[in-house]
Amino acid sequence: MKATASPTAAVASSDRHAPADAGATHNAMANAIRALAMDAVEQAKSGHPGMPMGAADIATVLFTRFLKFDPADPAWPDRDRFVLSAGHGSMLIYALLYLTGYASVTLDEIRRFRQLGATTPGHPENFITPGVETTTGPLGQGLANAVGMAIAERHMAAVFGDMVVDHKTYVIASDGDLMEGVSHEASALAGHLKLNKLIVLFDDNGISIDGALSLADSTDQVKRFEACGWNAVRIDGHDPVAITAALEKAQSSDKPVMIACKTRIGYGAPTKQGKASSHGSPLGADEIKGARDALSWEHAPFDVPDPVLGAWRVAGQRAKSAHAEWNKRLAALAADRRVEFERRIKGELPAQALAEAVRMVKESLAATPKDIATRSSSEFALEALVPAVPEMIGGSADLTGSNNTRTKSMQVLSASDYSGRFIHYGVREHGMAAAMNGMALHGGVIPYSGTFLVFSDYCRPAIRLAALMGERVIHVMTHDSIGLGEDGPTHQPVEHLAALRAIPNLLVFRPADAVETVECWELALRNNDRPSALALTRQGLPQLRREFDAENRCAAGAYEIAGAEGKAEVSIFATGSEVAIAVEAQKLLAARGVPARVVSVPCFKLLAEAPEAARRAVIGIARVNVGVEAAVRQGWDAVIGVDGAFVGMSSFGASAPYKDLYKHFGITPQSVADAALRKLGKA
Ligand SMILES: Cc1ncc(C[n+]2csc(CCOP(=O)(O)OP(=O)(O)O)c2C)c(N)n1
Repeated sequence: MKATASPTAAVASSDRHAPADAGATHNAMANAIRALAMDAVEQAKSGHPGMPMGAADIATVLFTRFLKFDPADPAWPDRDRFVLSAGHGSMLIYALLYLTGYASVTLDEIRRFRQLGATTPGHPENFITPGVETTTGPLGQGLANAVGMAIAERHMAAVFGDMVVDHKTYVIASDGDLMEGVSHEASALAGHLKLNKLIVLFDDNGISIDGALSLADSTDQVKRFEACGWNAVRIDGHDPVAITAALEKAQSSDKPVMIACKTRIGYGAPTKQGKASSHGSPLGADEIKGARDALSWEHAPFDVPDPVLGAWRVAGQRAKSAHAEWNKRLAALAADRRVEFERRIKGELPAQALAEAVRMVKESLAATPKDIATRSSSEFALEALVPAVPEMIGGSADLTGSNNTRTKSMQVLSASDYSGRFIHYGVREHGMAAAMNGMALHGGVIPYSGTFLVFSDYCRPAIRLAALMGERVIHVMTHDSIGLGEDGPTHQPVEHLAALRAIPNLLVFRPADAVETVECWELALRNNDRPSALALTRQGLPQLRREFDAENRCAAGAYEIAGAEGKAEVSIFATGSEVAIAVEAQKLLAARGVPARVVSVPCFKLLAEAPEAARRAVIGIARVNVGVEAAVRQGWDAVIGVDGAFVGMSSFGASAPYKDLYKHFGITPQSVADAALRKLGKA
């Protein structure tokens, strides 16, 4: 069997996107990808050869004629973004990075595919491999990240001008990507926002792990994307002329573009091409030999002959002059704009403005205390933070008025005004969280969201990836307990704090009052290498810290908010709305002659990270520890010890006014005091 793709010579030479080098045919260049993918998977004895072999023609056309990139500077801010959403096909991107000349992926690293410490892990990890834009593998995420990247691009272009921000976002997505629900949320948002610089190449091979796609899906993807406001077209994904023409047309689209590229998975493999058997396991020696014959690729494993490698390397240099021109345009920007652009791209905060804003909020709260819900405290903080930190882009998944994430000055980011700083994400929590990851990865913006804490479940796959990637995205999650009241157990988070705290590298904040809320916001912003979630109340809370205090006390993770009169017999640890309950319990205990101290624990992770001595000091040595949180106990033993008493939830909540619920579930000052007294043997 011979591969059927046309040679590059068939593409008209007048084509603006002519191949970078005629020294090797399109077929030879694409076959280099195929060979590297088969050989690396074979050597690793695991991996996914089918997808890179099938998508090699699409990727070759994209990388040799369209994608604007500079292997010498993988972080060039105005590069086109390329997202391999079908992360299992990771050898596709590693082959491309090697062939085009990125230092991060050498032939040795390709030989070490999937081995410990290699830059070629099983699925692409952006924090391991320069040139990889995002971490993909969980299907659908990459596509949704790309939507966020395209949003950030449009926003940055609106703010700084298209002289310095003018790039596209390309995605290769698979059947699996498009079957995942998040792809719908993201693509509908992209269509609505008319993100016309987003171009998705759908690897339309009709095969997934279980076999033919027809086992599980009969969607007309072209119609689907058109219905979402995209331009969509169907082409032969092995015909470089057709691929070139479709990409050429996409350059001037007024909508996002989806190109369904009909391909054969495992292209070239004599018996496995077009079959699920080429998807996720080594092809085997015989099949590889057959594929080499079919593709007329007679070179040894991992050997890319000089003319082919040379042609690829030339392709890698295509954007050199564009990069140099861009450098000049950046240098020509007014000095203050250039400094600001560079600051935002580096992810550095406007330190002074931020510090002043936080101070202003704290001074105001000391002068005029606010006994309000922490969601309202958050809005109060944002009124100062949003003007001070212009890269903050807020939003909500259709709960703007409940999450309090839109400040008065914020304009909506829309298809007619990308300079806006507030995004109506629609009822799309997962798409929102995944798009936010893409925005943060793009750089220049700090995205924050809004939804109910209970719907963190709907965001969780993307939050987990933000934590893995170490991206600064901030999730405002209100209605954080039974304290939301009448909406009942469907809306009352019980296990969500524990579930979020279980994610490594995610900061989960639960501030107790207005002062803690602004402190937690400051910490979320300052932690530029990890995501945060702020759990905030619907119900009003007293402002416990009424004196001005310049220090960010939440930074320690936990601190004594109310000391004992005398030597404490009891330490009460609480978070958020339950800190006020703990303070009332302290009074009840004092009335019984039991000195107790109250420790607010706004962030478990920061407490766990505190120096041992500081941690021991704040945990203290009282005879009895009590934890209070209107949520499950899981995770609390690290604070109160296995012998600590816990006052919280062990079931789902119920629908009722919140004060009745606190009584019903026994989360009251009296029950906290009783729990302590029982432990002391004084009940
Ligand atoms: C969210 C998620 N679910 C399941 C998987 C496991 N998985 C990896 S690839 C794949 C589907 C493969 O089909 P397709 O996306 O069409 O890729 P191709 O077979 O074309 O390589 C699945 C289910 C995954 N990576 N992510």
